[in-house]
Amino acid sequence: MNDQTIDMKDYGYKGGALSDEGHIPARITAVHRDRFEAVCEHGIISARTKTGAYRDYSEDYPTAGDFVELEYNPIGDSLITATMPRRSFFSRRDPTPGRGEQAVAANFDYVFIMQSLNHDLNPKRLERYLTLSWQSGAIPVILLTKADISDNYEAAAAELSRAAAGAEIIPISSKTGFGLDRVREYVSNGRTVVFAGSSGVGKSTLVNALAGEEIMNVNGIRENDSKGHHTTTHRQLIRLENGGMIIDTPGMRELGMWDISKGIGETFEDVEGYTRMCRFSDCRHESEPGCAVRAAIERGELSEGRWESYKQLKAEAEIPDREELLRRKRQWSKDVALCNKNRRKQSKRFGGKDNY
Ligand SMILES: Nc1nc2c(ncn2[C@@H]2O[C@H](COP(=O)(O)OP(=O)(O)OP(=O)(O)O)[C@@H](O)[C@H]2O)c(=O)[nH]1
Ligand SMILES: [Mg+2]
Repeated sequence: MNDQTIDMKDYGYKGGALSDEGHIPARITAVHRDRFEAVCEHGIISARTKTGAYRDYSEDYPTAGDFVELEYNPIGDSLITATMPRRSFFSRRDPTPGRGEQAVAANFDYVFIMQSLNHDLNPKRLERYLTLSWQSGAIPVILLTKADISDNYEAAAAELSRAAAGAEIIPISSKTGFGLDRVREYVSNGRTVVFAGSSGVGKSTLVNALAGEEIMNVNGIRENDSKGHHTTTHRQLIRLENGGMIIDTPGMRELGMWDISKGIGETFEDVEGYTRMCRFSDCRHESEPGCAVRAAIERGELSEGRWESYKQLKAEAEIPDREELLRRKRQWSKDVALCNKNRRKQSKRFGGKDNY
């Protein structure tokens, strides 16, 4: 607890009516289970939600980057009474059964989608991140990390440019400082950037490089398979001296859990352009005459891989409920197992001959 005075505008707070005169605004800087670290006019404080203020783990439950209303307590935990409307956020289905959507980061202007030039480049994953980023309400920027150990980062950037669909790609190295000037233009005064990417791509190392000091813990990765150890364990909002803010996250493995229904259009604008040019409006893009998608694939303008990613994401998005998707998958395996069992039974009955 400290008694310094902080101007909340420095943390991106834009004002707004509070529901009670005694409340003050705060911004969540870290979430530790049911306790929160937040910054308010009195400095960094510890807080928890006020009993009854939230339904259990509802989507408005506070997360890193949220602006909240607070009953300030100078000698103990302050109480969070409400989450202010978010201008952007990531959410995912809470892995615990019975719980709904859960916000995982809020109120950011840019998403840095980070992939390492060291074995981690993956256009499919990039498309998924891009879709989620557009859906969040913020602007995605792609950072290709560890350029210092890449033979040819320019070729890698060119390879990803189709999947990037117009988002800027910046090769960087946190070790040498290469590319960081451009990155600093995004992490500027009053702006918030969220870092997203697999464990070990160098998210926390970039926080430290931009801050000029060791704020976040960084750990060695198993260089043989380039997998990280999940060094960062919780989401954390950091304010740099220049006034820019970063939400560092642990590698998000649960990416597939997020709702991807919106944002596909932005990521696959080119693909949707072709689908609209087909002769038949209900074209299935298989062997129909006048199919613009097939023609684009044949001309080499659209890769089969990109078309497959689009179809896959689109199919997932059509099942809005992730549990429903899993239920269908489980049902499908059960059906297959039952079918095989019946088949074996029949085969026995007919003297070992398989009649199917
Ligand atoms: N050569 C090189 N290594 C880097 C660079 N940036 C990060 N690393 C190394 O990559 C490893 C992982 O870095 P972290 O910053 O902990 O990765 P992270 O993305 O925060 O990982 P999680 O917290 O687990 O999600 C460390 O050994 C870093 O030293 C870089 O620009 N060049
Ligand atoms: Mg980290």
